[in-house]
Amino acid sequence: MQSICIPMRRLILTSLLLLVAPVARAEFPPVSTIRLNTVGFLPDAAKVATIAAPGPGVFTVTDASTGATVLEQPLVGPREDADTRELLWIADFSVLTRPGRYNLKAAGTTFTADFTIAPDAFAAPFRTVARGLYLWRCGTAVRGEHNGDIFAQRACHLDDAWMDHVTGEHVRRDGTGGWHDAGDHNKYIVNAAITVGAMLRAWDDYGPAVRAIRLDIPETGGPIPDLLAEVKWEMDWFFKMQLEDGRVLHKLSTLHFGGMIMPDVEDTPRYFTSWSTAATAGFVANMAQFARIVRPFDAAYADRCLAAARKSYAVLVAHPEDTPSDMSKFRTGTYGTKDPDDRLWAAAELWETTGDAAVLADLEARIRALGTRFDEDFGWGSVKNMGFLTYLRSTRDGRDPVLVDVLRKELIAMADLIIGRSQHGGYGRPLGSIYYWGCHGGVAMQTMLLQNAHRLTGRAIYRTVALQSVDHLLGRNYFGRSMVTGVGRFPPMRPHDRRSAGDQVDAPWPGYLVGGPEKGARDWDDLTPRYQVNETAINWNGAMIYALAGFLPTP
Ligand code: 9MR
Ligand code: ZN
Repeated sequence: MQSICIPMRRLILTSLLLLVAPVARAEFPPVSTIRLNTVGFLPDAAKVATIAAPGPGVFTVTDASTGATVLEQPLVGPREDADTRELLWIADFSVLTRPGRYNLKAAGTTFTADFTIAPDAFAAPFRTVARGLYLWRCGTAVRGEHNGDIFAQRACHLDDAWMDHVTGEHVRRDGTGGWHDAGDHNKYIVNAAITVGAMLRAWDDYGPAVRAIRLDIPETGGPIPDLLAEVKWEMDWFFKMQLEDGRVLHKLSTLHFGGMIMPDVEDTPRYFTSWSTAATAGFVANMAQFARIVRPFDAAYADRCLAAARKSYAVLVAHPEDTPSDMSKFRTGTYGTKDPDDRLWAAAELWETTGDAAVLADLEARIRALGTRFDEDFGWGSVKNMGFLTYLRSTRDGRDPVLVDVLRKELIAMADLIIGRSQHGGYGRPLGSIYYWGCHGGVAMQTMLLQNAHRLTGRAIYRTVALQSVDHLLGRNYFGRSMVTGVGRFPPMRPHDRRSAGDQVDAPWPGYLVGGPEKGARDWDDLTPRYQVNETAINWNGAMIYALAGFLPTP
């Protein structure tokens, strides 16, 4: 080393530093200074835009067809958004209720935002987001048209899957079908369970409105309503994940994440991993839930689901200890989660479907043990809210009235806390300053608490804030962009999605909510490699299906 002169040393040191130092990313700029829901507004609902331009001043709304000014009002503010480090102004045009197309201009910015008011503003987005699940189908050819582009895939993964890592033998067991999980093509029960749970709750809460939306999937026109038919596609696969004794295999995947290629050309072997109690509980919850909901349309299938749910519930009773899957040979997603909340949800759905007193006793003991506080932010890793809501909403006899009362108060308390969070910044975001991998899914899930608080109390504010969460995801955010591919204005164009990267179409596959900013409010970018912020996943879509279902036109 003595022979190396100082400048040379410095050069080596700098290159070493460059190797280890994080690469500075250019910040992804907002597309506009006027940030609002780019999809549309319901006639009678609150309507706000956030303006990131120096105020004070007025905003003006003109009718897009006549050019006539229909509203001119002062901007309200400024308010500081500590997360985005901005001073923001609010344009509130809630008084406008007449359906139509409008333009919005505001003091301090040359940008003009266009928006619509329509009673069916969320019908097409709901259809696109729900069809996203259809387009995720594995083991079959899928094809869809969106904005003039054709998105298609041939039947994929027909070899699913190998039992090597379950039994030690190189034997194939049928695991074809279901949905791919996300930007990757693997399949995981825990994440599928929360997805199905959200979709079925959308049906529970908004059945008639959901039923009126035609999804144009292969089953459309058949005996089972479209959204339930899509869930049934997944349940057909769930059956294959259940071992003969009722234990449920945790996942089915390649050993490593595959390349950014279409699923139909991926031929890397895929394996099951061993069972887990968490997956088994998620399976019980979904099967019991689906048995209840599908019964009027297909009683034989409902019987099969219920029998499967009972069998796996017996496994949970026989194995009280949390048993994780052995995934040591795998580098793909783990969805590793502690099982007490999953067991609670399983008991809630099985009781609601059967009215079985022993299951109710199990459920109430679990609620007491876990505590009655609702999780503010929930998803695949925490599902007790799902069980709480089912218990709370039940019309069955036998519940402990004290516990019901406590839970009712807890739900309202949590909804109030969420309202407080949504008023904190300038974008109506209900999650406060929490930004993490998949936080958009968390935001969409929170509408479930708000909507159920609304149902319980009749207080309009809960619904208003639920709609603001939808506004946020569809464009009233720092970036001024819709966060759902193919929906609204300035949607993500480069999601971390293997089909979008691997096909010949420039536009991404449509109808997918991307994960969202991670760490800080500005840390999102529309770049394919950025899976931490720009991936797509079934659980986030399930949440978005629920969020949009609440604002569909009443049939
Ligand atoms: O959504 C999951 C997120 O909550 C986790 O933090 C992250 C890391 O474990 O994994 C996410 O889920 C991914 C899964 O593991 C594999 N398929 C893609 C999922 C979405 O990124
Ligand atoms: Zn596949």
